[in-house]
Amino acid sequence: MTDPLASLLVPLPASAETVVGDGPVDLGHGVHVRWVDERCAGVGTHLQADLDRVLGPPDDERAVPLALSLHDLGPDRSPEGYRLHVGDGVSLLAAATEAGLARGAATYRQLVDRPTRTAVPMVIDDAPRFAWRGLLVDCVRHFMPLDALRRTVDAMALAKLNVLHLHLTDDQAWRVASRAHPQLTERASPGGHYELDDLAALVAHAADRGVRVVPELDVPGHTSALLVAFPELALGAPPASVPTSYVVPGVSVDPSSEAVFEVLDTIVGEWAEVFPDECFHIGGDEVPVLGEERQAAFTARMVAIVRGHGRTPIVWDEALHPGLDRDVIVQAWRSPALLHEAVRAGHRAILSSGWYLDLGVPLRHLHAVDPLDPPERLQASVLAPWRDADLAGVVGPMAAATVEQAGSLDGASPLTAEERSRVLGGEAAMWCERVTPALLDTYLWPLAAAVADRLWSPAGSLAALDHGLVENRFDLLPAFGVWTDVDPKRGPRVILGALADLAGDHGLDPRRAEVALAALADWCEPVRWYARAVVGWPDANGRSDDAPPPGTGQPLDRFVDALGPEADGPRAWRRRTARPAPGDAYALVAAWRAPAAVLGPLSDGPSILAEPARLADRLAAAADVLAALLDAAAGGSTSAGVPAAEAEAEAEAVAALGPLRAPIGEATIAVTSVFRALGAQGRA
Ligand code: TNX
Repeated sequence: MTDPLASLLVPLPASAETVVGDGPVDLGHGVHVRWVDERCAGVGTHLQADLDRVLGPPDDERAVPLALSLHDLGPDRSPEGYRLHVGDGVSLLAAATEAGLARGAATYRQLVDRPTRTAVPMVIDDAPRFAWRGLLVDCVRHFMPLDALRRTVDAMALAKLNVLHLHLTDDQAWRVASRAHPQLTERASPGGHYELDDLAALVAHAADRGVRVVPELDVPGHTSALLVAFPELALGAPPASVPTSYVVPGVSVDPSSEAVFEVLDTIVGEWAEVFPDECFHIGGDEVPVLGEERQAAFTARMVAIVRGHGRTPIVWDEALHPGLDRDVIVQAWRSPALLHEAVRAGHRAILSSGWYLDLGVPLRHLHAVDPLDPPERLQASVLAPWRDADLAGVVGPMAAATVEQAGSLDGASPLTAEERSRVLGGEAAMWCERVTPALLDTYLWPLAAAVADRLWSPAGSLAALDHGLVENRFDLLPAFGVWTDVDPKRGPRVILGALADLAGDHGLDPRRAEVALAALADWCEPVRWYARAVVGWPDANGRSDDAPPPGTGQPLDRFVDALGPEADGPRAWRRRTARPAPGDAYALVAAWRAPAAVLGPLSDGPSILAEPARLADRLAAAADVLAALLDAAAGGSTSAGVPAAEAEAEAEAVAALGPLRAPIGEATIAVTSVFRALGAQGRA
């Protein structure tokens, strides 16, 4: 039997690795992490504490030693490269920097198998492909408490992501206290804010795990909260109050006002004291009210301010302009074409287009995006989810068109070696309009680990993976559960539990209701793209009448909120169909019928209960379609090829599924890939 850890991968240390020794290393007496160089203490102390928790405290006599050391590993090595030797005697971890030690420590954790208290013996020489492997967390649309950010950092380190980009200001709130301007958080931080000291502590926590923290102060647009605290700084009429809606309000600070730059300079200075990172993000997205030239002039002033505090500015791609200083880093979010535009213009750049975790992009599609792919291939992989009829539903073509409008790579020539060297890497973006702290883990993991793998692993090893393999590699969520407090199922459990209790008030047995809701959730997904993330599903057929419009006051407690971006059922099914058992498909028919049998009576209840009840009916209807298809296949299986009756049944099945996939309460049933898989098998 293969050890599941051998395929664990988040990301797989792949540059060069060899399994050594005769068998697993016994860690039954614990591990003693040792170092001489005090610079190893941050990583070492944290690793020791984790190992003590997972394996038990080391037995002084018999614990296995793991020695950490800092060494120059040779010229042309990434500062994050490391060498790790896990063996029967002393295990060794060497790196040139503390960040490199943190990467090696992450790999060491992956090699530990908690149930058997052993480690896979290995010699690994590893280094990242990209220097910038980021994760943006929007702390504005929902305030993210420090513990949520700390466990996110822990999981980032395990996945070898190395930059936490904190989006700290926006229309809906200003999240950082200011010594000079207390009115910012007194007047404009509904839901909570961070003290500067809190952020300093988070930065220290991250540093011990080799994770940089880059703050974003988003100007000149997305500034309603700032302008509520400082109405005199607005271009035109200031907003009367902090908006709750997620629709971009189109406000801006007044770029002709010196007072604007005085206030911003003071704030950048305060932030620079707690964020030591060399980079500082100044936003710049979605400000059409300013026009290109005025935005460019504003950006130049902000760039000078950030430089004055010794930092390198980063901007969103709207701030790209011929006059933009070449040293400014550009983050491409609207289209991958803007990544190319930026590096051709001499900027260093980061890719986020294709990696929006709020839009319901399935893992296999996130994993396929590669910043250094040839132009047309890069564009195709970013657009793939929106061109895939199974996934995109109504918003598919619209999503693809929006990306292409912002810039197309059709017919673009490949980047030169020099231009490629300016692609720093990429960033998964976790915008949190619909993501509460309780749901953060659900949206982040394992999806962000797929992006991490793309940005870390050698291009050659990635090219060898097909979709199925990619999905299997990331089914190993338990690794996060072992080493961090991350629990992607926590939020969904709470929501479904509350719905089950409510079902109890409507005459159902709450326990049975909870099981039925969980089974249903395995086969349902939220609608994708901005339909879910920001705007709300416009279809009268889909939205409940009493659902409030998307905004900060919205309680995220409906069935759809308990769904992660990607359903578990189809993924598990695809894994099984690699070796299908004859009864599998009929078992699925029964599984799809079960939730409706329990939840049916709720169809006439309040919409919060009627939504899952109606989805359960849909799933049961899909079960009937599946049963008919299976019966037809069984009837025709004696003749060679695809019998006419079977082909007809398949066509009927596909036609019948269309209407069943119309959204209810912003969710749809996720069954299509099963029919696809069965069809493909039948034809094979
Ligand atoms: C666009 S990405 C935004 C954010 C939203 C996000 C939702 C960017 C620079 N601006 O304000 O939260 O879309 O996907």
